[in-house]
Amino acid sequence: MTTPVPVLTVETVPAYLRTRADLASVLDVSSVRVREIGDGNLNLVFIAVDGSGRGVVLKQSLPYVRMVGESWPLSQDRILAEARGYDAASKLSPGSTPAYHGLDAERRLIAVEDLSDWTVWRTALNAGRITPGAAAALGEHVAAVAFGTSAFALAPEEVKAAAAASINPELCRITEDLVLTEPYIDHPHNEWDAELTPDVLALREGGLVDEVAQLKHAFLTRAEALIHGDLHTGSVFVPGGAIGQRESAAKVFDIEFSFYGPVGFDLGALFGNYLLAQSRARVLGRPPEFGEWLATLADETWTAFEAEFRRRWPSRIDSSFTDRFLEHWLRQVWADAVGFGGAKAIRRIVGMAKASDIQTLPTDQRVRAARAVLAVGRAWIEGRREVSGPGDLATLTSALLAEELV
Ligand code: SR1
Ligand code: MG
Repeated sequence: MTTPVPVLTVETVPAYLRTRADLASVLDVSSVRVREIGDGNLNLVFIAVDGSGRGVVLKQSLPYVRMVGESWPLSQDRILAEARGYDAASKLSPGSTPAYHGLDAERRLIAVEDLSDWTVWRTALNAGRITPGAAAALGEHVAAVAFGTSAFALAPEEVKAAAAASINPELCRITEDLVLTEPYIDHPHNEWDAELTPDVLALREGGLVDEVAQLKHAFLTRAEALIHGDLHTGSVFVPGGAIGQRESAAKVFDIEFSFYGPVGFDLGALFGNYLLAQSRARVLGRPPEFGEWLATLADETWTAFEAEFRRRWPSRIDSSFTDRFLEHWLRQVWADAVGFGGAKAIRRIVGMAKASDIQTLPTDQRVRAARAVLAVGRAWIEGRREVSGPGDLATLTSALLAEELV
């Protein structure tokens, strides 16, 4: 691990910003008010606002995992992975990426657009807000970044160089452990409501672990494109109010888990988190139109992803990737997305780093919602190759949720 760089504080950010003449067009760096707003698991996040209300966000990696403390050291180099993610996403999907104001490699921090008037999507979903277009914008975003960083758009030498530069072993290891290993074994990171013990222990029976092992192997080895690596609904902003004419319906942030991996992993992260939102909405008895809308999200994301990928396909640089190959590859990505979706949902119930969708529910509802997520997550992993498409997935999911949440 490299020597830790000193971390900023609310008190030291103003002096730091005065050294950033390059940000003068973003805000008046000579007079700012600063707040620390990081509510994630890993980093420090400051928002600095000048006298006229213009702001900037500074994200600095801590030399440890914030949610645990100094007993879990983590290299501050992860901000370099985030910077690579922003570089690619700003170029390939600018509408769905916050304006990126660059990396200060020495201080291990990045500066990005202040989106204070936007809302974290998980927060909006938890509140029962319908946010039109977000799921489709994300499907399009994943396709744009995946296509543009893959062997479909770059020469083999370029792909290899980019994959090598994007190597992110520490953060990948967190995913390999927390998502694809620990929920299926005894591990001190795991925690669940006692009523769920039979459901959790059942995950270790009947061959599910062998299916998860296949997903883990794909995550470890299948370097298809630069992926976000942690694309849950807490890594997405949606507009605070109505969508403006030229505004995207979603913006993707928190890209520090990025690396060259399986494209279906990002789609699966979204699917799994849509499932958490669906289960929450059901136990809370949210209005039918909200539940019905939630049930369409995976379809919206997939359909937009597929359409954008097909739109870009004629521009591929290597015609040995035939149209038949594309059909085969899309089927593989779909099965990966469903399987990783199940694993991403299950980890939020069993393992470390839970999701507020379920955690903020009162005990009885939390247990029921969590049990339903485990049942659906398992069905997704085991059935990922048989579920033919989004319609089929929605039918399976609704049937299981109805069965579990009578
Ligand atoms: C120890 S880090 C826990 C989780 O936070 C991030 O958001 C990732 O989802 C990671 O698994
Ligand atoms: Mg994150």
